[in-house]
Amino acid sequence: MKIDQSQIASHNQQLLDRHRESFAFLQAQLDRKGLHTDEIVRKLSTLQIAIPSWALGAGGTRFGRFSTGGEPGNLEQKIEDIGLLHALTNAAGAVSLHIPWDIPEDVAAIKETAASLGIAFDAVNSNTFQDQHGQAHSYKFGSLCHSNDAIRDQAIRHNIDVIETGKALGSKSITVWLADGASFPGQHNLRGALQRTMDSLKIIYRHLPDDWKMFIEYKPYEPNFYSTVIQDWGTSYLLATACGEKAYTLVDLGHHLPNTNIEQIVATLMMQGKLGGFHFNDSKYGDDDLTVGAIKPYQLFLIFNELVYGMNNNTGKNPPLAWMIDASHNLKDPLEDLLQSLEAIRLAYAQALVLDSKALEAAQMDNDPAQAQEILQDAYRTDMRPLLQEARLQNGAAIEPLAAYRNLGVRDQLIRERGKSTIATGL
Ligand code: PSV
Ligand code: MN
Repeated sequence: MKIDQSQIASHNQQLLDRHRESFAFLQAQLDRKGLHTDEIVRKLSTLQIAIPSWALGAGGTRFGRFSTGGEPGNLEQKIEDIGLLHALTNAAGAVSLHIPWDIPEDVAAIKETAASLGIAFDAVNSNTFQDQHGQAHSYKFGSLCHSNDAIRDQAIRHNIDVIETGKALGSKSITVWLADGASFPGQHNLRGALQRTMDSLKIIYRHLPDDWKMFIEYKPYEPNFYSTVIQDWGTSYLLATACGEKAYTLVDLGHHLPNTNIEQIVATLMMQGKLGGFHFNDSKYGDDDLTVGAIKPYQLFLIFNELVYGMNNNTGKNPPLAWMIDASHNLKDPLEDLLQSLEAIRLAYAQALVLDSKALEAAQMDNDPAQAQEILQDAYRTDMRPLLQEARLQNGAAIEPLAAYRNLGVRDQLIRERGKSTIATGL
């Protein structure tokens, strides 16, 4: 299924008067603060967020998986789904592939489909946290950290193969996330496991093309419950530094212990020029993979403040970031869930863009926490939704993507085309 421009235009037509009214109100507020809406619209339009190829079907928990109906049955259909999201939002112009869940069979054809929908290939993700059909050795006790040379070699080879696949598609980065760790004290020599992981990553790094980056993702626990080899940003930073200048830390919002100050991690990494990418989701307790902004939207805004500050004060020469949603959809229609995540990310970005950074800096220099809070929350409470709508309107996308998705009956149409019981590869 494809959404054509005339369908979006007629959706927008119906909402135009109301949108103009609310946008004019916001514009007047921003004008008073000396902010230019054109500039903010331009910045928003360039923020493209990759959709992971594994998040287009219903996700499972440990206890069950309930199919949505009309799920994409192959990679081409997944890219078509991202095309629907992109047509509605002008914000989802990239896909991030998980290999081997989504190995392209016909690279030229898949590239053509993606290009026709305006979708680029972002980071490719390796997977050594599951055993693959026909593979010689098991990752039950780890992959890049494994005590057995042959198992480490197999995992290294897989990462090199993923780079090759990415090269053929036009990707420019690989994300490595390892489940490696131990569930019991004494199971691992902690230092030995880290050393072997470092050595393995260095070998993979040597296979990176010059214009590629390697992102090293961390996570404190799960699936291992006593220790994870790359447990936190510090370990990732250490490994990235040991590998070289093309290696960076990747922050996944769900991969922190409760109440971790993630915005401070962002500030630290950007100061060092070592923040490579971001996986967005939200959580209450652990790596819950919920819709972005569903639980802690203020935290998301604070994180974006640091990202914007880092981009505007780029003394650490941090490269442009790779943005991706990394969520799982157990209850909502995955496409609706992704539309909501895209909106939450852009909203937090837009709020951060209207922060009065000069006034905040003055309050900080004056040691005035009350004033600093006023300034932060003034930005956070500015209703930027009309500006997001305006950005979409100017780019031929839908004023209200979720409403358009429902009114166009997209899910019903997908079910008619693909059937009720297709199951997408992924989590
Ligand atoms: C692991 O929890 C993770 O965040 C990694 O990014 C994986 O690639 C992805 O989720 C899917 O398992
Ligand atoms: Mn992730």
